[in-house]
Amino acid sequence: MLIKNKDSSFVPSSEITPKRVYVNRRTFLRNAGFAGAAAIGAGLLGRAAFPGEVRAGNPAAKIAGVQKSLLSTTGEKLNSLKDISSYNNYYEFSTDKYEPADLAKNFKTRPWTVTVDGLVKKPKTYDLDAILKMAAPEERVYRHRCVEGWSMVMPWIGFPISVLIQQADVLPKAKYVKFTTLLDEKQMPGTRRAVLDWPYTEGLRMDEAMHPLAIFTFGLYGEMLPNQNGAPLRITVPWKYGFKSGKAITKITFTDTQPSTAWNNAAPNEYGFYSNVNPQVNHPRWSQATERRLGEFLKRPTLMFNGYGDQVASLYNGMDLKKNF
Ligand SMILES: Nc1nc2c(c(=O)[nH]1)N[C@H]1C(S)=C(S)[C@@H](COP(=O)(O)O)O[C@H]1N2
Ligand SMILES: [Mo]
Repeated sequence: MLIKNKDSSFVPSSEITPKRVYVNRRTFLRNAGFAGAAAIGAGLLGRAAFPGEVRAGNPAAKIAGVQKSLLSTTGEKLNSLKDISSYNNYYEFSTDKYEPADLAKNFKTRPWTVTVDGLVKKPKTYDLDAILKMAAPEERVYRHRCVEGWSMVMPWIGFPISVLIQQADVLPKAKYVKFTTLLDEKQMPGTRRAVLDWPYTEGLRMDEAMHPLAIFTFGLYGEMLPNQNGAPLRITVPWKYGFKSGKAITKITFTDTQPSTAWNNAAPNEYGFYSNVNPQVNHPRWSQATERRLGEFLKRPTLMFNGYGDQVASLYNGMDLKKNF
């Protein structure tokens, strides 16, 4: 990240920003985690008005050089930082959605490494900063649909998973990628109980992981990701139910067979490997046809692929989505 070094070409956000997307702020590098990073404060646009925009609580934004992404256009009102960071599914801390915010307060996100192994030419353990510097940070406003029936709209900051895949020299026979997240009983009280098969794991087919909408996320509302939202590094896969977006990633493994994943292991008849948002395929215990947006009273219809069908439906051409739920 902070990619304004000599040899990278910086695209001014004014050139890639559609008028009505959520706003860029002038941002400054303040976070000790980025000490040593090359540059700060790219020439960004000032704030633009956007209906429904909610300002982040802390005006001292910490991520520099964030560019708007053309993919960041739901046009919907954003959920507030407060909502997004106080109502979380993060079972390593607690199965109660209001508890992770407090329980993760002192979670240590540095030092942090991410191991890339499996079907790659050279397995390697990266320091987190090396990963964050792989690409310019982009802001992506995405819908988030939890399998439980609620949803939010959040302004993430991250970069495509494909960037890492390209740099990792993945062998051609790799068909899937598995994400393993941190297991630390000392810091994560929820893992002392066998609620899930720890560590929490998730996976994607290679073409899903290569899709430009699938991102590594490390920021939210212009700042570093709150711990309860998956700091220091999570994935975000907006056309799938929220549980596919694993938090606190420590290992990325390329495989030729479909990897086992935490929720699929726990209840294979309820949580499929694909878990694409699909209002026509109900959870065995409840309907998936509608959802409640946090902060709203009336339910709204759930959209096929969470509204990203134009972009992702072709990944599943010819597949029976009832069988491959
Ligand atoms: N490691 C880990 N990742 C996780 C979870 C979890 O319990 N552990 N919960 C998932 C679920 S069910 C959802 S809905 C989203 C919630 O992300 P958010 O708290 O940023 O909204 O995180 C997903 N990633
Ligand atoms: Mo979820």
